[in-house]
Amino acid sequence: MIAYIGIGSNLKAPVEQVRQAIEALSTLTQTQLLKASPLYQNPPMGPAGQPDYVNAVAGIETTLKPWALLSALQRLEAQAGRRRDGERWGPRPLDLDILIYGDWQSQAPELTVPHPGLPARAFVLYPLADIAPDLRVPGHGPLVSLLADVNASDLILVD
Ligand code: ROI
Repeated sequence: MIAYIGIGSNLKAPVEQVRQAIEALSTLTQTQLLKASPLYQNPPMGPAGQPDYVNAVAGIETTLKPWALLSALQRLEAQAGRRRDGERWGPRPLDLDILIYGDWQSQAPELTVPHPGLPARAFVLYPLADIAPDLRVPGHGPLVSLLADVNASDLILVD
């Protein structure tokens, strides 16, 4: 199955966190890294007063089922020093979200797929379009039509 993973960090050297997370995805069991997007620095969505985020998206091919993939991602978050007792939408050293898992859809609160934030978030849609411009987002149609409705002016390409 082809899945797309959203990567975000705004603590503890975010650029390094995101680069290491991409590397770590390539080491997951039953999984191959297909493509990784460029990195984008951008202001926090949600509570202000926290550092800017660095965001990217990776495309993977995996035979892990969605819930096993989620556990694997949560393990990588924990290895990056993420603690789950922080405030909701607070700063974090590493956030890994299953954005899309083939055409699978789930409304489970712990694993909503496609990711509920995907359609409205420039910091997800732009890196996703960098690696999968022709993608259709299950339940939402072509990625390019979602792109037309978000503002990319806050996204700064990290080199
Ligand atoms: N804001 C940005 N810019 N990037 C994120 O990855 C991100 N992740 C979050 C919240 C706190 C919603 N804001 C974010 O979880």
